[in-house]
Amino acid sequence: MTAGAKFRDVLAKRGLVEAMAAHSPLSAMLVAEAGFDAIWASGFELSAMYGVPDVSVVSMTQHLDMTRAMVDRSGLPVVADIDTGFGNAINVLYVIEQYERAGVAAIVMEDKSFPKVTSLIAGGRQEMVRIEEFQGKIDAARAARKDKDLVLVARTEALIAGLGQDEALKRARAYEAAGADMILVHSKQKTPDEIEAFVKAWDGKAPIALVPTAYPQMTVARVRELRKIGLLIWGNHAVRASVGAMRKTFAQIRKDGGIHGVEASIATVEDVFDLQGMGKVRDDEKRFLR
Ligand code: SPV
Ligand code: MG
Repeated sequence: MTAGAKFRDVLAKRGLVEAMAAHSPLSAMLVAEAGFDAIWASGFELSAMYGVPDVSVVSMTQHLDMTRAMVDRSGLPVVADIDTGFGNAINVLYVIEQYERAGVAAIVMEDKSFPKVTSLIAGGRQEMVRIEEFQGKIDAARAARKDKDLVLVARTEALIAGLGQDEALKRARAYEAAGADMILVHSKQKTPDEIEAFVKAWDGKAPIALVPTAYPQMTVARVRELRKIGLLIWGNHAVRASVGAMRKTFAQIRKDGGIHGVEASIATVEDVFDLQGMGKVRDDEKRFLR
C-alpha cells in the first residue's frame, strides 16, 4: 500500500485523519508513539528549527530532506507542507515528483505568492496568486503525481488575507474543480466562528482540512460534529513544546549551577537509547560482530 493509499484508508475507516506537527525524525517518532494518524511536515516548525522566519527562507531541499527522514523514521503517513510549491506551476511539476519519491502521503500547497509570509503573524503581508494561476499549479501537481492516491490538498489563504468568506468559497470551489482532493482553509480568528461559517457554507464534495492553532476551542469532538472535515492538523505543537521544555531546563541548570535539579523532569538517557534503537544494536552486535 502506498503512503497516499494508507492515508485514504485511515480517512475512510475513521472519517478523520489527525496529524501532529513535527520538524525532525525524532519528533516524528514521538508523534507516532503518541498515536496520531499522520505527521504534519510543517514549514513553520522546520523554519523555527533552523532559527529563521517562515517566509520561504528554508529551501525546498532542506524541507524535502527532513520530510524524507521523517517518512523513514516514523512509519506514519506524512503530510508535506510545500508552502506555495516553491515557485510557479513549472516548479510544482518538479516538487511533486520529488516529494512523491520521498514517500509522502499528502501534499498541501497554498495560494499565496512566492515568497510567502507566515500566516498567523499580525498584520502580515498576505499576497495571493490569481485563481487561474493556482488552478494551473493544481493541474501541474495532478500531472506530476504517479500515484493517483497521493492526496493533493489545496490551501486557501483567503480568510488569512482578510478577503472574506465569499472569496474563500470561490477559491475553494475553483480548486476542487481543478482537481484538488481536499481543501484546507486557514483562519487566524481567535474563535472558530469564521471557520465554522465556512464549513457550513461549503457545498463541495472535497473534505476540508483545518489547522486550528489560533482557535484552540476546536477540539476533535467539535471537528467531528462539523462532519465535513477530513484532516485535522495540530500545526506547531512539537516545536512550541520543545522550546518551552528546553527553556525551562536550561534556566534551571543555570540557576542551580548544575544538572542535579532537572534529572527528574527530563527524559532519561535510556529513554533516548530506546528511541534510537540501541536494543537492536545490542542484538546485532551479538549476531554479526565476530
Ligand atoms: C505550518 O505549520 O507551517 C503551517 C500552519 O503552514 S501555519 O503556520 O499556521 O500557517
Ligand atoms: Mg506552513
